[in-house]
Formats: sequence, C-alpha cells, structure tokens
Amino acid sequence: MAESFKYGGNKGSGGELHQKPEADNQVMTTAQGCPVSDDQNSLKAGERGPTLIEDHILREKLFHFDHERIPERVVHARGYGAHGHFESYGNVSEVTCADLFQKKGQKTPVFVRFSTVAGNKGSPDLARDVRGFAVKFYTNEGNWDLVGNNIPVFFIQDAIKFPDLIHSAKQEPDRGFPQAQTAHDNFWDFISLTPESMHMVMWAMSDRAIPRSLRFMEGFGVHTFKLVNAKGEEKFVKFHWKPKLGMQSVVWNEALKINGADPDFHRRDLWNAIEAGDYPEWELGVQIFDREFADKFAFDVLDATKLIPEEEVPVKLIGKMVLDRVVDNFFAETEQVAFCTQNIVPGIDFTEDPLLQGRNFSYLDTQLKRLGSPNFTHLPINAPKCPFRHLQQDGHMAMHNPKGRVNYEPNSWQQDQYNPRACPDTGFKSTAEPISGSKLRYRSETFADHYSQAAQFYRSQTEIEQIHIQDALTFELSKVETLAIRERMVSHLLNIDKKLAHTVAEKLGLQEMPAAAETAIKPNSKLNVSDALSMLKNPPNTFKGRKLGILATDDMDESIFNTLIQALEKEGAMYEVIAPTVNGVKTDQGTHIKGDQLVNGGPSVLYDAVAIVVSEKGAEKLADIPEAKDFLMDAFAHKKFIGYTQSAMPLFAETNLKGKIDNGCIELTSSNGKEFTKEVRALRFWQR
Ligand code: HDE
Repeated sequence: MAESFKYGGNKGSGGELHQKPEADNQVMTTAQGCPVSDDQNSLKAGERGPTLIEDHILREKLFHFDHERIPERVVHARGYGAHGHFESYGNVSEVTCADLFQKKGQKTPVFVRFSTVAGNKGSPDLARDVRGFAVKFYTNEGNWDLVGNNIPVFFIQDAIKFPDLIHSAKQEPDRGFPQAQTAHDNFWDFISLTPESMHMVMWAMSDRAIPRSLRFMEGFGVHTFKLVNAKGEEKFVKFHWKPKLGMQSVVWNEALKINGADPDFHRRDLWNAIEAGDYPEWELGVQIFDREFADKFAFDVLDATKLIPEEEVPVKLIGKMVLDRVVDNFFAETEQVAFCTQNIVPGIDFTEDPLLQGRNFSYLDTQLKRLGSPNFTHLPINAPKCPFRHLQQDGHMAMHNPKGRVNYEPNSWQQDQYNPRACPDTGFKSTAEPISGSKLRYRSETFADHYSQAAQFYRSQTEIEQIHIQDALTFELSKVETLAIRERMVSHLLNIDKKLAHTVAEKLGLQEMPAAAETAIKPNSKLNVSDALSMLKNPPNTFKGRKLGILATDDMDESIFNTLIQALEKEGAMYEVIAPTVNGVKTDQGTHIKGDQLVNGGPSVLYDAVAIVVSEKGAEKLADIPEAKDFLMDAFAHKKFIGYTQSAMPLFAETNLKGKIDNGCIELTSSNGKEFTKEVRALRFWQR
C-alpha cells in the first residue's frame, strides 16, 4: 500500500499532501486526546463499506461539526471585532471615580465589535443600516461595556417596541426577504405608524448609514448616563467616539456595487489596516451636564430619540482608543463576545431612560440563549482581566471553580482563603435617584415632540447631504408596494421640512400631496442649525488611511508611478495596483510592479480616488475591456479625484469623458505626486 494512501486519500485526490507529522507535537488527536491514525477514511467493514458505528473518530468529528454554529445574534448578527486599548487623558477624575479615567496615560485593554443591525450573519457589509459600535473596557474594577451605535439617537423611546421595530426591519416572515434592507413595506409601515422614529429616520437615510470604513465613523453611547465622583456627586453624561481620521461615507451607487465586488469590504478594510500597522484611533468624548441643564433643555434627556447639540454642550475629549490587534480566532472572540449594557463599573451609572432600562434586561438574557450557559463570563473574551470573586457556582461548562468550603455568605469560615465579602466603601453603589409616582404604563409627555430635532438635523446638512437624504427616502419608498405607506411617510416629512416632503413626493410620482401628519405638540422649526451634525461640514484633512486605486499597464511611465507612490507613502495612504494580469506590469524602464487586482476584480468603487497610469498602447487595450471603462466612468460618476497620464486618453475617449475633464481630474507628471495627494484629501470633487 502506498504511503500516501495509508496517510490519507488516493493518489491524484490531494492525498499526496497528507504526510506523516514531523514531530510528536504535530500528531492529530481526538478531542479526548487519542492519537488519530487516519483522518481521510472512515472505518468500514470491507473495502467498500458499510461504515461502522464503532468509528469513534468519525462520530466525534461529525458530532462536533454538527454543533459548530451557535445562534446568531437576533440583531447585529453581522459584525467584526478587534482588540486594542484605551488611554485616559486623566482630565475627568473630578467628575467620575471610574478607575479607567483616574490617571493620565493609564491604559485599559478593550475589545470592539462593529456591526450592522438588520442583516443576518452572512449579509453584505454595505447595507444601508445603522452600525453597532460596542466597546468592552476590561477595567481594573470590572468590565464596562459601552454598547453604542454610529448614530446618536434611536428609533424608539420604550424597550417594549424593540421586537416590533426589529421584526419590521428584518426579512418579512412569509417570504423570507429582503435581506439586510429596510427598503420594504413592513419596515416603512411600522416607521410611518411610529412618529417617534422620525429623527432617527433622517440619520438612517443620511450617508452615516453607508460608511466608507468602520475606521471613519463616529460612535455614540446614545442614552444619557451618569458619572459619579468619589464624593458621590453625580452629573449626566453622553458618550461620543470621534474617529481620528475623520468621517467618510460612500455614495449609494457605490454601496450597491461594493456589495457585489466585495461583500466583506468593511471587515477586510479593518483587518488590512490593523495588519499594516495603520491602527485606527478614536477619541472618547463626553458631554457633561447637570440637572439644572437637563431641566431647562428643550427635550427630555431620558428620551433616546433626542440628542444634545454639541454647540449647546461641547464635547470634552477624555481619552483615546487604539485598535492594534486583530483577533486570533473569529469565533472565539468576535462571535462569542457578549456585550451587556448592564456591565458597568463604580463611577458610572444608568439613568431611567426606558430604552436603557429594557436593554439592561435583554442583553444578559440573550447571552444565555446564544452562549448556552450562565458561565459565558468564563470565556476568555468575556472574562474580566481584573481579579474577580463571587459565590456563583456550577452550571454548564463551569471553568473557574474555587477551592474550599465557602459557597454562601454570611459564613463562619474566616480561615478559608476563598471567602469574598461585599465592601461598602469600594463596591458599586447605585445613585440615590429620588423616585415617586404611581405604577402605570405611560409615555411621558416630555417625550412628545417627534419632529423638531428631525428638522434640525435636516437643516444642519449641506445641500449635497440633503440631496442624498431625499434620494435615500425616495429609493426606499420606491420599493414599498403599498401606496398608503408611501403617502403616510410623506405626511410625516411635511412636519420635518416641506421642501423635502415635496421633493420626495415628486420623485415618487405621488399624484396627490397628503395632509401633514397630526402632531402631539407643535414642532419647533426654529432650533439652531448644528454644524456638528453634518459630515461634509467637518471633512477630514488628510488622505491618511485612504486607498488609491492605480490602473496600470505595461510600459507605463515609471517615474510618474514612483513619484505618486512616494507621495502616498508620505501621506500615510495605501494603494493597490489594478492590472490586466494579476501578476502585475512592466514599466517603461523594465521594472516589474506587482499587481494587487485584476481589471475585473478591482473596480474603482473599492478606492477613495483613482489614478490611470498607463502607456498609450495599454490604454487602447483597456478601451476594449468593459470593466476598465466602468473603472473610469464610475470613478467619474462617484465624483472621485482621477489622476491620469496623457497616454490614458484613448480610454477617456472610449468612455466619452475626454471632453468632460474637470478640475477633479488631475494630470500626473513625474513631479506633482505631492500636489495630487494634497488635492485628493478633499475625497470627492463634489462640484462635478
Ligand atoms: Fe441592542 N441588542 N437592543 N441596541 N445592540 C443586541 O444583544 C436590545 C439598542 C446594540 O456587537 C442584542 O448580544 C434591546 C440601542 C449593539 O455583540 C440584544 C433594545 C443601541 C449590539 C439587543 C436595543 C443598541 C446590540 C442582540 C431596545 C445603541 C451588538 C445580540 C431597548 C445604543 C453588540 C446581543 C455586539 C445587540 C437588545 C436597542 C446597540 C437582543 C431590547 C438603542 C451595538 O440583546
């Protein structure tokens, strides 16, 4: 019998690769540690079977495989995680005694999981959706989970509506589609019957819901929390994450194409950036305010559909987070991480926000279902990194089992080493919030204004951003088949902005304008514009962390290419070479340049700006390739900056863009790489 057969498989079926282990520590074993002699063939009676049930190796392998999946998250199923640390600026110790904020430079390990909300685990990254932004801080006084989103408000005011919201957003129960999309009847039916969602809808229809990268989004704690200092004095707080590289989104047409070209666009981007040492960073900001401000603020600070404009309470930066390590194992870390809003530490406290109160129940509950045991806190990704001692015991998969007699308290076993006791001085204390009133099911009247901040958000956007909101609403409602739902949505838009309502109605071809929806109280149309709410009013001023797509062919001008690359490297930007063969190209000097993508594998939607560095002959050849034409035409349509060499003209001519060359198209020379890199910092040539 040939060796290759003995150690697996037949010749010709890859069996040759199954070699004997070289060292003892390479010998495969079963989960019970029994060495395996053959991992290619099951145990059979006779050469052609049947297979024997005695084959414990086969049965153990299949048994484990059959149980590989755990229930995916009901929401936020699609996510991506990374490790890093939080470094405190040490400037809020007066306001909070939370250990992680006490000293300047103090570092706390973190694990972050970003996610979309509506899609299932395998859905594409660039769905129009809210992004989860969940951070687990492994502090010296226990884990603090700040389980936020990339949008500062939420759809609903009371946790009791959450299952309805999510049911309506996910695939419809009879047909099982659409996946990862809110563009369908059920979602807009629910939304149009839920006026409190209008502010969030404006955000969800804005470019915030189609981020270019997880690295370029803001994050928000959403709810109002409390900070408590050593004297027990409390202040209210809203948490913000500000991306160091600035905010950036794609345009909708790009999102659609990216989902086809690379459904893993966001996770790949995060993985690649961290692996390249280009560690993404965010600063943690806080809006701190007291009860007096809360009482006089125009809205209830317990209402999660409202924000506090940064112009009214400025954001104070209190530390920075760096993500510098990818996971070792996606399942063990990203899938098994269990965020719980009720994971809180001394110095921080909850408020009575009815959404937050409901979440504090829901997250623990969901982890039991997903991870199957109350001992999910024993998993390395969920375990605190500080010492922990308690008297909880047993249960499925118990891995931390204390020694000794003590498993209750009070007890008389002072001599026992393991004997944890509560400590009134250092232990977590809830703030003594005065509560009075009757037990009732009620929505506070202070929660009644559903339109004023929606209007404020819309008014605070630039014209381009407003057009994107109009287009997004039109797109989504165009997929709604029931006319009454479209009309009902327009009736709400009338309370937000008349021009917006009329534009959407017109784009939808509504024959008659509905009356404005009834409002519980008269909206305030005079709230000040807040520039902080606009992405385009706060552009990044760097191309750092962004990626240039260089369409290249043989015989391209090497000096132009080199100047460009040097400038990009200086800027801290990345690039990929897209070539007719993935092996790459040869320059006019005969140098081989490695290719990253094939012309039909690297469409321009994957890049922040593009350059066409080709020879004339190369351009002529590209002019015959549809994907090469799409590369240029899409970049132009998506208002990207386009660097080009004169020799690229045959491609421009074939795409009819030759006569349209504008200031967003920049001719590259062997000396202007720096100028080009500076120009593309604006990310898009919106004037086009
Ligand atoms: Fe969540 N949410 N949520 N949510 N949420 C979950 O927990 C829930 C809400 C958020 O990467 C679930 O582990 C209720 C607001 C993020 O693992 C579940 C309510 C915000 C993540 C759950 C809300 C969020 C979740 C599903 C209304 C932004 C992903 C699986 C009261 C501030 C965390 C899981 C991760 C996940 C319940 C509303 C953010 C079912 C009941 C508001 C980022 O427990």
